Amino acid sequence: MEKKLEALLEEKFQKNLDNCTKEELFEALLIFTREAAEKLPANTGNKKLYYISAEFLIGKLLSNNLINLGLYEEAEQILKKHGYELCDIEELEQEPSLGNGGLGRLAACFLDSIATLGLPGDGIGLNYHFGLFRQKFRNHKQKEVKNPWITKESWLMRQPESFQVQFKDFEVESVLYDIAVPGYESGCGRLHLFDVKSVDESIVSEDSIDFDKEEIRKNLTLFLYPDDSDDAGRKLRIYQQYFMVSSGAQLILRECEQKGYDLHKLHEHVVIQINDTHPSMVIPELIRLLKERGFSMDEAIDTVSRTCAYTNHTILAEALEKWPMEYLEEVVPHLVPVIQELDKRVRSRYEDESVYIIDKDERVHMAHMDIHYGFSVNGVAALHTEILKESELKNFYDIYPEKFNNKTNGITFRRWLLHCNRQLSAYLETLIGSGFKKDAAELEKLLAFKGDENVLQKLAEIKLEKKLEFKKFMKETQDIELDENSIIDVQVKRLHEYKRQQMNALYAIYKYLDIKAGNKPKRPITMIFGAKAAPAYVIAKDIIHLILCLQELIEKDPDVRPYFRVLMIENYNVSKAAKVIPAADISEQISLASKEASGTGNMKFMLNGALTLGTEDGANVEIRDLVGEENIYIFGKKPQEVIDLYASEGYCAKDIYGQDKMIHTLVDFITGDELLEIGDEKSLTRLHKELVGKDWFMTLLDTREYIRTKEQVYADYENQKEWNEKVLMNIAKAGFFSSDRTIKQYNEEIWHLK
Ligand code: NBG
Repeated sequence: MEKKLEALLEEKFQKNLDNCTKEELFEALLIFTREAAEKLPANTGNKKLYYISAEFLIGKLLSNNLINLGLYEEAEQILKKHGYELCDIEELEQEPSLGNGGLGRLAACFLDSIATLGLPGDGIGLNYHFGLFRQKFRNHKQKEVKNPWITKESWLMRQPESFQVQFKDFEVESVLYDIAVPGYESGCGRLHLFDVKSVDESIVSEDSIDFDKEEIRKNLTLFLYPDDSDDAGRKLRIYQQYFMVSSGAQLILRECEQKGYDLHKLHEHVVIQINDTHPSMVIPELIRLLKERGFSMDEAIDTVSRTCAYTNHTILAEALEKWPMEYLEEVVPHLVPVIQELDKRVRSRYEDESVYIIDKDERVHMAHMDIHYGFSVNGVAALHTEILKESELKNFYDIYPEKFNNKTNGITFRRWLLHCNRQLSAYLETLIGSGFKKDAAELEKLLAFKGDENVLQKLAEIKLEKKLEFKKFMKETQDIELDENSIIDVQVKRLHEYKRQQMNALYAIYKYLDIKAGNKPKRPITMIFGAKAAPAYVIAKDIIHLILCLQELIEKDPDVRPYFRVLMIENYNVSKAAKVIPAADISEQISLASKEASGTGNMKFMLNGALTLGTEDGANVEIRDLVGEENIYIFGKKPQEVIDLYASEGYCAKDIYGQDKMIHTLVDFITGDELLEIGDEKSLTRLHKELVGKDWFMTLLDTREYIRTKEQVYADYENQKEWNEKVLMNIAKAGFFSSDRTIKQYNEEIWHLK
């Protein structure tokens, strides 16, 4: 490896390992690693999976690829010998901006596990040039700017394939870039990212995300989830989705034709996993393409239905896509007759209008199409799947009970343990051997050390070390001086009212007032937030504003700051997650019960020895069942209670606000003098009004119990022995959440790849 690096440095920069810059070294390492991954044999078989997704939140790749290729230690040593630290070099990598949140990160973990398990499977997505916006804080508010991430040398490898994609008024040419996905000590998969040849980055100005939404040829692959608050934005999303699935479907059929497969037996050679509804148009598009190849409508529908499987990732109605037929006619008229035919067949079989694909307002329900014309429908955690079966998709479950199944999400332990917490991983190895790296269930061997004070002590030391690393990072990136001896309480995830960052903010107000009243906590507490809000989601941005105003208020208050702080990480992303999660003591998973499909951050925190403070929601339920009630803090209304409350329209925030004096005080603080002096009156007033007048996600319902439970968590932290026993228990039981387990289940129950 050393010789190859030297040769690369010589060839590219006429330098060597002793006189190159860090940037040059990074580039040489990237090329070396990319080529090593490319040389790995592809996982092959008679049947192949295509995982189609609008997002792949892959994160930085250098270190992870080195780990998976078994080259990390060697690289580290070579660099050390020449005076460099690999962890410094990896900082130079730009994080790919190809995803948004849990759904995209899940897709990335899945690709890692698919490759690792030796399964033939590729991802299909889009090569967004500016991806999801970069978040900046300005005047205690979120500002969105474009996020260019593609550098001259990158992981993207241009491929010869190219397809024509037809829209109503014009045609575009797609070009393909691949990113190699090396498995851990295994073969290789691919992430196929399509781009439009005519893309033009120059139409977006500096420091903004604004562009002409009508210039489809130029803007098609610039942004992930472009603003869809107007018609042009919504149509652009349809353009993107169709471009992705048409290119993908053409690629799939071409690969089959090249291998000489009989397309009538497509389902024996191909399985397409539709990741949420963004890629749903792959169904009518494949039908259309098969008809072009001589299939009858019956044959085409039958073949596609046996090939496609759908994963649902949310029960939030507003996230289940319904496209007006009118838009489809304007963008992809050639899909319209296919969709109408699919709908006609449903209507001829069922009287229940709620299962139609096209509703009475002429909107196409993408999920309905997936369920009728796919062979599998899965939720992403046990509770979520039950809710789909019993309420959200009950009418479909009644028709197709055999299609419904659960696949509880998982995370790749290569990134979320071996890489982000090398100290913990190395220590675990000394205790239980290295088997857990291949078989995560082996983490349970740790249970043998439950009462071992030396082990508990060592776990605490590693936590402190990770806090110190995070402290250094916060100093360098945001000039914030963290207290490593404080309890670190973290809520990092996309900003959404159902995730209830606003409830955590109400707690911060509570604590602030409590300290002002003279009640100092035993030990300093640092509350950390990290979250991006969708640019058009006004209330979510107001919540960020509230948090940033609280941060400012407390940072300037010498009575409170030594004991309690609120800090917000700017531009929270995968790399920042990898820094903050290992440093956390408390993992906030406080969504309104029934609303968080799974959550995957909860799994990452647990694996890194943080205790969950959460509601009975998503995968929290399974975490609780694994670790036991005494090793997790669960509070709040139960999922069924919440579902019933919605059904009876029995929740009224105003009543709670009117009757509960404490909550009244906390909510009113949002528009009190202290915060108005710092923040924007319009934004804070709007948020106050929302909480009192609407509170769709029932914040005030759980606030009291939340405060009480959180106080208990902080008190329990003082008994370090018991606390660390809980920590150990959480790490030991985290094995179930390895995405290797999830992918094995997908394969055994849905994909059937060899
Ligand atoms: C998200 C859910 C999370 C879940 C991830 C991955 C969407 C639409 N859904 O709870 O909100 O963990 O998907 O399944 O992004």
